[in-house]
Amino acid sequence: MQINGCCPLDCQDSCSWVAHVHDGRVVRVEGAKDHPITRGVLCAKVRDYEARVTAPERLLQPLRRTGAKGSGAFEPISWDEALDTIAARFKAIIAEHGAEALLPFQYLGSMGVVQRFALLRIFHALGASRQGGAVCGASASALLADGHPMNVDPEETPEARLILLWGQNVLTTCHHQWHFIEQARANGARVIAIDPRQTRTTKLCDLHLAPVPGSDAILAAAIGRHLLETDRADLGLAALWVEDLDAYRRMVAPWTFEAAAEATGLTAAEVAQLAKEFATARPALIRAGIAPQQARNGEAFVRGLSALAILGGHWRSPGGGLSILSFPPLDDAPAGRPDLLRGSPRTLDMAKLAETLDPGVTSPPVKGLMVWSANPAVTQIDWPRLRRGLVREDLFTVVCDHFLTDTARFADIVLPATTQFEHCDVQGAWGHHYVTVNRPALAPQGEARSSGAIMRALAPRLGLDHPAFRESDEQIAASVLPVGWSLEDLAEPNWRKLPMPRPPIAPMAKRLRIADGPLAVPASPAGKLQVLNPRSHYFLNSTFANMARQQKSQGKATVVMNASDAAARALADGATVVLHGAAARVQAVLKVSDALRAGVLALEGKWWDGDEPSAGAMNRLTPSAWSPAGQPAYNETYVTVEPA
Ligand SMILES: Nc1nc2c(c(=O)[nH]1)N[C@H]1C(S)=C(S)[C@@H](COP(=O)(O)OP(=O)(O)OC[C@H]3O[C@@H](n4cnc5c(=O)[nH]c(N)nc54)[C@H](O)[C@@H]3O)O[C@H]1N2
Ligand SMILES: Nc1nc2c(c(=O)[nH]1)N[C@H]1C(S)=C(S)[C@@H](COP(=O)(O)OP(=O)(O)OC[C@H]3O[C@@H](n4cnc5c(=O)[nH]c(N)nc54)[C@H](O)[C@@H]3O)O[C@H]1N2
Ligand code: SF4
Ligand SMILES: [Mo]
Repeated sequence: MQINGCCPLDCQDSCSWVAHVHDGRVVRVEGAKDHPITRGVLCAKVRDYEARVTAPERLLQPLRRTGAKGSGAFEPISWDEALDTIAARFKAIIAEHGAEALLPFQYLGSMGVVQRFALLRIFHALGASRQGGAVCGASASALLADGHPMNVDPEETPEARLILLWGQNVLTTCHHQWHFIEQARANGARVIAIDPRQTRTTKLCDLHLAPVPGSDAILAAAIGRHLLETDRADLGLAALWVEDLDAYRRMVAPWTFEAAAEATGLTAAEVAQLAKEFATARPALIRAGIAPQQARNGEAFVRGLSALAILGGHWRSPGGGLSILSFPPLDDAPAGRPDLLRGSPRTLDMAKLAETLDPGVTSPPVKGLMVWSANPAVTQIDWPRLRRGLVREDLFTVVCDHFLTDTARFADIVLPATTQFEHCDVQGAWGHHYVTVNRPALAPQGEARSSGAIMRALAPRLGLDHPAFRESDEQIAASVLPVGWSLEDLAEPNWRKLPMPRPPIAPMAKRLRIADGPLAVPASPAGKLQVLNPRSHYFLNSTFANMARQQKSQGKATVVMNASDAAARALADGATVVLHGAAARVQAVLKVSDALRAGVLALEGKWWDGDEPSAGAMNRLTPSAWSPAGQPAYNETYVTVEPA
């Protein structure tokens, strides 16, 4: 039997897959051959997704904590007991502290609307605190909300004549996009990578520029200045879209090729070449990654690139423009039934969970936390403070996941979640314009339940009695589909394009701001090195970091260092080193390499802590710092390095 589904992971590509089922097991999963983006292949993370489903450590029963929070000591309990406990504790918390003392916390562990939003129905109806903000691309989201276009259909890529991969490691983080880049190349396009690090992707580009991290807005300003100076700026488009061109002129004025070279660590010739290519290509496509946003000046990066896409006139032709978040216009909020919202509860920023759980700061304090589809103990900034929050004895925590993650170890009750092979769901995407339906290939394993099933069982115990709490997963999934679509229509194939039109070349009702305050490169504290945290080729954020096959491929937690920095510290390739960060330390194997410029380190992947006294978990090192729009500054991390 072959079942059509899709990969639920937080990845630009949202692949469609076919699960081959024999005797109640998935024996193989493969990329859908005729899906225009997937084109028959999955990735190095997901190609054996069935191993996740049958992994020996998989959670298959609800658990109750028996030891200290974080110790990982649990005993199995029945679903009735788990749900009764949750309902009793939630009710007691509401009675004593009000419903705002409850907080749901979920992210993109699964992008499916049922897994993400079904449980939110309960929290909305209770009047719990709402989750706001974002830990991923918050800078882009803020500028998108201001009207900056940044959604280009990847299927237009072949029409681009110049492609800038600006802080995006396509072959690792969204490799299905490479096919379209290759097509553009066959049509004569040049591909330029802008990345402080050499990667699989930069090696295949026509040119690789390696600026100092965080200097991108200055590099962009030098290009913008060149467009204006040489009368190549599309002032017609600027007149339609831009509010502050004069301020932009003033901002870019100091950034000659020479000044930008000084700030970015590139040569003036490199800056000039980039500017000249960008000024003459018709059209150019800027594909920007999320990583360069993970700094305090994240918005300046996004705004600088948006200015270039506009002033270069690249939005005028298909294939041109700025691509950061490419999504179909699917409104998925109805799955969480915001119409059931009781009262007008506060919204707490998910990117500041540590602060939120600090009872000295948040009033009324959060007393009940339910986490699903996220592993904040690994992925949140402000690590030591977050742990102080998660160990609070007066905080009742429920975590729903596939494994006993670092976050689940702090839970009072752990609930076993179904995997994508075991439930029905629907999702949009953030790297293309297709909507995909996932059909279950298997019955739920063990006692695992979908978010929808947990919602249906928990709601009545909390006295919630609205028809929305009786909807099946299929009904919840179908509730987000555009008018005129149905789940049945999306059977064969299980996807459909929901195109997002290009922004019209017409006056914008609300003009865009393209200028920022004076631009500067973040200063490195004396004696410290900046450490970047790029994505692992084999993990998806912290998902799969516990799986044997992926661990074997990734190897040990490794920190890459330039030879000059290693020599200055008398550190040898292969040595075990300790990185001392804002509040804690990390242990890693040293790899000495010229793949990185001096002064910058790279620690790939998001590792679990588990019982390790000094694991590779990057957020042990990160500062407590955010951009003005609330993006955690994960990459603005400075460390000292010593032998272990
Ligand atoms: N294999 C894999 N794929 C993934 C993920 C994963 O964990 N693993 N995660 C998914 C998610 S949630 C996201 S958000 C995306 C992220 O997708 P990307 O943004 O592509 O991911 P990163 O590897 O973090 O960063 C890309 C490159 O940016 C560079 N970089 C870092 N800082 C700067 C800077 O200041 N300027 C410039 N110019 N470059 C910089 C890094 O060296 C890196 O090579 O990937 C998604 N896809
Ligand atoms: N230091 C540092 N921190 C970072 C980043 C960084 O680059 N550096 N990147 C940030 C970014 S861009 C992102 S997107 C975030 C990601 O942060 P998170 O969203 O916390 O991502 P994951 O760590 O992958 O955790 C997802 C969890 O969801 C679970 N899950 C998967 N499917 C389901 C399901 O169907 N049901 C339930 N209940 N659970 C499910 C998985 O098992 C996994 O434990 O991390 C951010 N944190
Ligand atoms: S993680 Fe991304 S590339 Fe890999 S199968 Fe899932 S959607 Fe496709
Ligand atoms: Mo992300």
